[in-house]
Amino acid sequence: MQQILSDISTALQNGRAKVVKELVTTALEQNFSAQEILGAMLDGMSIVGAKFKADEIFVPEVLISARALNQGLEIIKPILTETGVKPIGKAVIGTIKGDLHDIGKNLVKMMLIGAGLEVIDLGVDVSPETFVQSAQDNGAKLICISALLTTTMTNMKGVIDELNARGIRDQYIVMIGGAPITTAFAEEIGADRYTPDAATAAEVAKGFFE
Ligand code: B1M
Repeated sequence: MQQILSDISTALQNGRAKVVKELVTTALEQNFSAQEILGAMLDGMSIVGAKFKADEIFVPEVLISARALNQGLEIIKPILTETGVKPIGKAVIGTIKGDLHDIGKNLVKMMLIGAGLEVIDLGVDVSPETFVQSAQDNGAKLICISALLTTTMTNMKGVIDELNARGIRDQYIVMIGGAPITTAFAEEIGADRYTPDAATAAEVAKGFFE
């Protein structure tokens, strides 16, 4: 990895938000692409995740790195969300009930906007009823649900159940994602599509509307 990209990864692992912001700005000036910079930040975050899992670091350190990642993302956000054309469709997005992880969800949101969608962000810890009600109220045909915990991913089925209970399942596309999610799980709960990362989510969402 180029030096500045590896410096971004290291600064993120050390939770140095100010340094991450400076390095991201410099990398953009040096014509590194937003995708390359994003890759470096996600690389740093996955190392943080591995250390967290191995009990080498704990929640406060993870939060500090997450804050650094969010601040770095803010700088590349205008590039990832660059569009300028009339929205091709509308989506609601949120992290499922019980789950507070929002970095991946925010990334998917940015990429969807960049792909030309209008996106209503419901935040974290979102109930199935809120997903469905908001999609209905806003005329959003695509419902995007994120989950990062094995204990909360099962709550995603509640959205499908709620759509079925209201007799409107066939009017909506449900896309799910997040670290523990698989295609098999999407099939099991009756979701329309699993996508593994934000870029694929945007590509697939675009395909739905085209
Ligand atoms: Co949490 N956490 N966490 N955590 N955390 C994980 C998920 C964990 C895997 C860590 C570990 O043990 N290795 C583990 C889950 C284990 C499991 O369920 N099997 C875990 C745990 C256990 C917990 C707590 C229970 C810890 C505790 O309190 N004891 C707790 C739960 C709180 C809650 O939600 N109720 C908790 C808390 C936290 C923090 C608050 C400290 C912080 C979250 C801060 C925030 O989000 N604002 C945090 C973090 C940062 C992590 C790790 C380290 C990093 C997650 C992240 O942001 N990754 C994570 C370990 C890991 O994932 N390696 C971990 C970067 C992000 C870009 O990736 O979200 O996967 P990700 O998104 C990806 C794809 O998954 C995909 O696109 C993105 C990439 O392009 N994607 C979608 C995501 N959503 C999608 C939706 C789509 C399509 C694609 O379509 C709709």
